Amino acid sequence: MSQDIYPVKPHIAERAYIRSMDEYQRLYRLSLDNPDWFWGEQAKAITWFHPYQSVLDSDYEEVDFSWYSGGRLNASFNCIDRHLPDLGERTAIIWVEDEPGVYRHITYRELKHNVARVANVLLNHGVRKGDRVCIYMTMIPDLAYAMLACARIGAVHSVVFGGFSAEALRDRIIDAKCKVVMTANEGLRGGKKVPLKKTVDRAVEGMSLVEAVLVARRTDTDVEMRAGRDYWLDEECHRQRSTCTNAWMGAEDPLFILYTSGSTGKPKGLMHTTGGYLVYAAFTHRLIFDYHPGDIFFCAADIGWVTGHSYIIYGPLANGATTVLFESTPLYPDPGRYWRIIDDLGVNVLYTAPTALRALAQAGDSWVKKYRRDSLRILGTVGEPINPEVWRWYHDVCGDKRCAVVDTWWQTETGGVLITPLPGVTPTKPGSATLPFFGVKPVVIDVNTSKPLDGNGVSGALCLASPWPGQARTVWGDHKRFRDTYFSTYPGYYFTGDGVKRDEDGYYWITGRIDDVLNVSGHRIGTAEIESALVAHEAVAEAAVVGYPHDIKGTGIYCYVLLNSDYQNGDAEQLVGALKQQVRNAIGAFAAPDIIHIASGLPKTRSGKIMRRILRKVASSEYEGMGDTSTLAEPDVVQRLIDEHKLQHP
Ligand code: 7RM
Repeated sequence: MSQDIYPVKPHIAERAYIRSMDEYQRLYRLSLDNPDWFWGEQAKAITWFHPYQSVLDSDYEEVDFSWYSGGRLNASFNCIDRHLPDLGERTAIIWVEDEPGVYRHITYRELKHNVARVANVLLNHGVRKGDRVCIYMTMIPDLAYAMLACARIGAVHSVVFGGFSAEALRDRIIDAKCKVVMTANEGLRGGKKVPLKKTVDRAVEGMSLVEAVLVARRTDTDVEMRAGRDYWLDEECHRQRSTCTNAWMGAEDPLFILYTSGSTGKPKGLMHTTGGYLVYAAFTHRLIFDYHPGDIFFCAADIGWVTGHSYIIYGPLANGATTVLFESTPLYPDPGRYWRIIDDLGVNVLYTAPTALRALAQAGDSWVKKYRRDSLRILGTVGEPINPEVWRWYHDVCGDKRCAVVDTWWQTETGGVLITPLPGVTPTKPGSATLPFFGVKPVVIDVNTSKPLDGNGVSGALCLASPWPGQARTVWGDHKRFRDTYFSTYPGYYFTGDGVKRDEDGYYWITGRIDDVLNVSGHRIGTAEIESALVAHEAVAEAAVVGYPHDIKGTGIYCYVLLNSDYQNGDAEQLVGALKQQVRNAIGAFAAPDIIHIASGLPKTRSGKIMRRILRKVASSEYEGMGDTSTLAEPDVVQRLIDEHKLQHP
């Protein structure tokens, strides 16, 4: 396997910022040996209103990291205003509408006018520096305006993915104490309407916290508008000037909150800062996607997730790039959609997820080959481990063996990419995210001894030994949880929750989550969240959720449920439907279970702990090698589960 090495392509190496592996190694060393110098250099790419006093000021004991403290800047100024003198007429955003063939170019100047108007609307509704604004939209330009408008006035945005349910949205609005919610009447995605405003109505019902709901207009559909609370964003904007000064923000002032799932409890609101995050997003975007002026960059993620924050909005716009905002899906109206956009717009870089690539590969090569794709130079992937065969398909078929594939590993918590090849620099291996980015020190920890494993050819828990500017600073409102979750499993290290192998060449292979988080189609979902949704149903006494291999989604959601005695003889099919609906209501359709297994028992130890290892095996139809089952309170349960599995889900 390690013989399967793809050398760098000379035509990509030609214009790369880093000229060779030697130079990478040298700079990498320097970045770790002298982070103050290294990150000071990178901060020069950002415009500061006032210089910072120190690059990094940290208290590892308290898990308190402060980057560029004393510095003052504004993210909206950096993403818009500073480009205007030279690039005012350059396209900042190309909005690709759901219906194929409809493109709208928004120049940097237009972006400024729109963002300033929205910023004034927010000010007019009493939003001030430090206030939180929830943004619940699908992929429309107003979403970009809303985020940048918050940044402009120093409000903290909390974007909630438009696929979340009312209940999930409500929890997030309450947790961040959002004063204003921004949404649209409806969204459009893959030819279907998304009832955004209706969902917001249910989410904020009876909530005194939310003072205003601002509603963008995406479709002609009328929605109920509650007087004194709901306002049409376009009408509000018409009353505002297209100029609004950028607030001077401290480098460590929060830029945004983004919720993500963990192994326990409710999702955590990760807090990212203005200075460090922006430096990191801009720098990683430039190097990893080899951004040069004029490039057209197409990150196909949703802005509701961190990938969209960093590589549709902040990274590309801070660099003055043209970024594509894609409203639809890779399969709408057919599996040729990406490639059609690429030809229509002359896209140079595509950044997408393995789950999309698996679906496209399954649809066949002809959808790809129908299009020229000759503008493409770099193909990025993110969100989950990429199967080597899919990597090769991406490289050989989509990129005609001409493009560099960059498999980028990172997380909501990390703000930007941490492990990745550099195109034109790093030889790649299909399925490996290759080597650490500058300033990043991965450590492989032995899960049994909790000690770092030196040398190559080792595997264990992936940890990070040094801070970087893009890292999240805290969990909103709960610093203890931040510390406990990430810095206490292996003291002195940030624990990622992922398993990893470092091969003989020092290349990193992410093996997936080793905690109770599922990665379903690149979406992070906590098994605990699904379990609590299931047990909230009156029929369910107990639930245990695990992942199993799924051809397209990567991981499918498999739920074992124990029923209360009153329900044990009811209509199973109807109940399964109701339980799936229950999870949709609690989280969102993307978290709907694939399989509900009505079980006669769960494999518990005598101390009452569920042996998830066994549940995972059965869910994956692996009946051998269950490991040590001697501590099970009721050993028979294993065979019963296997029989039920074979019967219910052959
Ligand atoms: C950016 C993002 C984070 C989790 C992470 C991993 C998995 C992400 C890769 C990957 C293998 C990759 N943020 N993951 N990228 N696994 N190779 N290149 O996805 O917070 O939503 O998810 O995603 O398990 O911990 S996220």
